[in-house]
Amino acid sequence: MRDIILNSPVEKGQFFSLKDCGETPFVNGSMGRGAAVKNTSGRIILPFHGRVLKVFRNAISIVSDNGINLFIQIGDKSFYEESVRENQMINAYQILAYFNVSKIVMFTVKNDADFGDITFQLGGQNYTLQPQNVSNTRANNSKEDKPQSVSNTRKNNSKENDNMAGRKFTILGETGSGKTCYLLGMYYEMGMSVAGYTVVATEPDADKNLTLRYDRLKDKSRGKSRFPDPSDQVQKFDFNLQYNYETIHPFQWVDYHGGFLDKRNRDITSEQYNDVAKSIMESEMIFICIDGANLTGSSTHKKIRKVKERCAQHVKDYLIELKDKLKKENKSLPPIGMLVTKYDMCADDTDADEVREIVEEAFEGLFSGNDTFVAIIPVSLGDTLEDDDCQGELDPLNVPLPILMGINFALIDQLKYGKWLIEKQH
Ligand SMILES: Nc1nc2c(ncn2[C@@H]2O[C@H](COP(=O)(O)OP(=O)(O)OP(=O)(O)O)[C@@H](O)[C@H]2O)c(=O)[nH]1
Ligand SMILES: [Mg+2]
Repeated sequence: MRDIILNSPVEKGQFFSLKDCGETPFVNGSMGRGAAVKNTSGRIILPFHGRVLKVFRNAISIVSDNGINLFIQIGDKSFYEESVRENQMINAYQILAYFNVSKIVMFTVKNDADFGDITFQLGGQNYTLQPQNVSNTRANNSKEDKPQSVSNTRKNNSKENDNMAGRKFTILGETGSGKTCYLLGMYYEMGMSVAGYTVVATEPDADKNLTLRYDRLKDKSRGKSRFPDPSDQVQKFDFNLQYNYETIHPFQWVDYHGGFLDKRNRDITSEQYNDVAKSIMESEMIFICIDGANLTGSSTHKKIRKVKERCAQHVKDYLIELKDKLKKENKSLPPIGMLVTKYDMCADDTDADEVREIVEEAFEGLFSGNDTFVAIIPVSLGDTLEDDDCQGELDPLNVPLPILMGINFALIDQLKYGKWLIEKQH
């Protein structure tokens, strides 16, 4: 096996071990052998002539003319600003990206099993990685790759897949309850990879659109106009869930505004009304938004009343009706995440126990007598967001948590499906 020597893709800085970089897939070796660098000059300079394989939100995969597959990840930098496209030819010494010098850069040779010693050079420093230790680490971790192999089984059996529920997350909530802001925050946070999981829009245009809208949300100088426009349309977004940057689970995010669940709303046809039920049944988890603005003040009684009137009314009636229908068929609702959005607005007035009391009371009847999993999760885009006419900083609270919970259910589903397939084959 040949040894390789590569220039580091950053021109300045100090090497340190990927084991100390804090990013699970790099730490456990499943991204291949490589190094992390801190105190860089804030530029990515390509070490070889080759081609762009794949562009991610904060990472890129490139391949040299002689087959070295290099993966580079920078903090939360967005590569799109540099207009790098998939399949684009790249030259040695080409500058690929500029970024804040405080960011750590991680890079690995993804096909490291094809090579002997891999040495990265940076100024006078050499950082050499020998094959044996690392490949042992990877072998020991091969058990953790399970979700991927299960999803592959599922993909190869697309016929049976069609019969399976799942591959959707449905979010319900009155207009203005924070559904779109949550989606933008979730997409941004999950784009940076959490515990090895990343969410990426399947279409580059959708990715760009969501990223631009989040950038607008970040721009505090805009005050109130930083927020997205309200919408009275059903919105659907197609995403890929990735593990270690490999797609393991495509899914759709479906956003129904509150008016959709109101039987008396004449703008909604019965077909559209029934469509919501279909979407819910196909969901791995559903999310219901409860606007935290209703939980301000000191009277629990008043808060319950507001949540009942403004958040629970139509959603609750709709879901109870659906739950009863399903019960007759021996089925139940998917797991439910009750998202207390804009929690920054009420965190000082309403603690976790009171939130629970309010939600249980306002949605009474929905949770009783069934085996549906329910989690109540406060989320917020920033605790000072409202300051100076909405000129506060974004500082998300719990934003990845609901989707990670949903991913957990999705993967359990896949494992059950894999087990079912194995049993069927025997
Ligand atoms: N304080 C605070 N305000 C928020 C937060 N998220 C959203 N908001 C505010 O809530 C408003 C509505 O949020 P959207 O995400 O547009 O609500 P929506 O549920 O998508 O509304 P429709 O599209 O009309 O159904 C925003 O314009 C913000 O003013 C948050 O985390 N904290
Ligand atoms: Mg919206």
